[in-house]
Amino acid sequence: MDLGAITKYSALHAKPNGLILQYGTAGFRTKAEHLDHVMFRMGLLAVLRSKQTKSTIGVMVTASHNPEEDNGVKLVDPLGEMLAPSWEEHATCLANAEEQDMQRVLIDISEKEAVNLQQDAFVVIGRDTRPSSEKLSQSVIDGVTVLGGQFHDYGLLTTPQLHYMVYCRNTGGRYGKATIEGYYQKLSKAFVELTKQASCSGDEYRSLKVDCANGIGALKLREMEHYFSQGLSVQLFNDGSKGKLNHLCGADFVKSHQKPPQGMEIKSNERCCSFDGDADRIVYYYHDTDGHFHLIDGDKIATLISSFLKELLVEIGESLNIGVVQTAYANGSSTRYLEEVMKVPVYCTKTGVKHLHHKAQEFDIGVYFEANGHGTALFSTAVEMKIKQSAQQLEDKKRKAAKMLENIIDLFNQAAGDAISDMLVIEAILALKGLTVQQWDALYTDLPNRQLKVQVADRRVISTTNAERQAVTPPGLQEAINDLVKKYKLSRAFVRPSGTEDVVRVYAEADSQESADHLAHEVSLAVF
Ligand code: 16G
Repeated sequence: MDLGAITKYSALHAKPNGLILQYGTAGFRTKAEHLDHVMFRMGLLAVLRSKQTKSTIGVMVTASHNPEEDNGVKLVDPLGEMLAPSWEEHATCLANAEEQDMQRVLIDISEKEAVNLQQDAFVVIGRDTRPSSEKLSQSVIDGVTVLGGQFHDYGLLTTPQLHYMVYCRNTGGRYGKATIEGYYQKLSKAFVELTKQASCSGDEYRSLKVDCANGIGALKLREMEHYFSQGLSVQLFNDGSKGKLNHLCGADFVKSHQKPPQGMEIKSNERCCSFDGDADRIVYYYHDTDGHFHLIDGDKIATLISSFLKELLVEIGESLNIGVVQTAYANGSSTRYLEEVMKVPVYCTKTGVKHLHHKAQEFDIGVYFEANGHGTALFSTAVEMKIKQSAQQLEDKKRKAAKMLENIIDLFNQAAGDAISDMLVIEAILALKGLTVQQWDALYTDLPNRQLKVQVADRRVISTTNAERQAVTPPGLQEAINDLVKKYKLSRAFVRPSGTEDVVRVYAEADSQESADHLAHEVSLAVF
């Protein structure tokens, strides 16, 4: 380690005195002007992680669905996964070290993690379309180079595309080619193969309106659309040419306000979807003939996907172990439908993709989605091999189903939830099953629900257990929630400290909107 060079460069990316930031659920996120030193230091950390794992590590500069003025950074581990928890702690220590302590913290991490400093390091970098992202990604590169790391800057990418690149690079190209062209070709080929087999070919199935949150999704869909246009025509809205990133549009806005984005004209029964700012989430929606808005969130996406996969397995004659992973935010109706009607086991984890992803890895086929539209499906290596063989060996109908499953596996981004990949999976399934958006929506009816944010002096006084469904502290809070829940029918409520904002979140559901609203309000009063 050239400590002199590190000190010199670090001074050019100096930390504002006293600023404390936390590597949260999805990395660091705050106002862009506070992040220069964090970016430089995450460049340093990525090099150490790369040396330790002897693999390529990813660094993504994005603040996802946050306002345009914010930015953020997260590291991507060798298999395209989120950074390991012990390294999240290192990230927090390194980002918060005052200038004079930075070198010591860096050496401490190297020693604790037994990093061989002689090992080569390779880091890949991607960024979203925020005005601050280009400069901040340059600071990451400064950090990488000062520690002697090699790098490849992919420039503008969606977050899931960067996860894909890391995964491809560390699996010797088995998963795909680590280029943007490789990503487009892999997904589009699988999609076109699938849609060729669909008997429903009317415009109804082949056109889709996409709200791109004025973000990177627009740019990447434009580049990609001609690859899959044989199977789907997309009409893009909020493509960044006029509006601000995530402002009154995007998946997070549509999900939390339960209304369509601005800037999109929707005719009744037209199928529409929204990406978030870095295109790792997707939600669908439509207006019925009475003009009512219907949201189809991550829970219903998981239901569509897992029922299709189950049907294919039945057709092939394979009994594989398939599981669905949700969080406490999953609508009670979705969990009931999956367990009771579809007979699929459902598991609940803490909020945040890393928790769902790890749980989903325990199954032959694990489908995970957060209600907010972040998710994907994972297939074990043994399953992938078995399906490939079946697609070659089986006869007629079974072989056709195996071929379909083989293509569906290729269409999923197994490194991370991916709005583009999920959109193509959903479009293929709807076309293959001949389902309209209304028929999909009618699988079950969501229980009315309400989410609230509560500002408290210190959100850490609230701790939870049982996948965030029960409060452990402060004493008496859970008992108070239990008493309130008893007053309503089909009701459920929980509170949890946010991992991305300085607030406590309250969730309630009940048999009517009025009851859900009352319950959420009463629970939020109990939090004080
Ligand atoms: C982050 C998470 C998302 C989670 C959200 C919860 C990733 C990539 N993103 O955006 O999955 O739903 O945080 O935010 O893990 P909250 O803790 O503020 O409710």
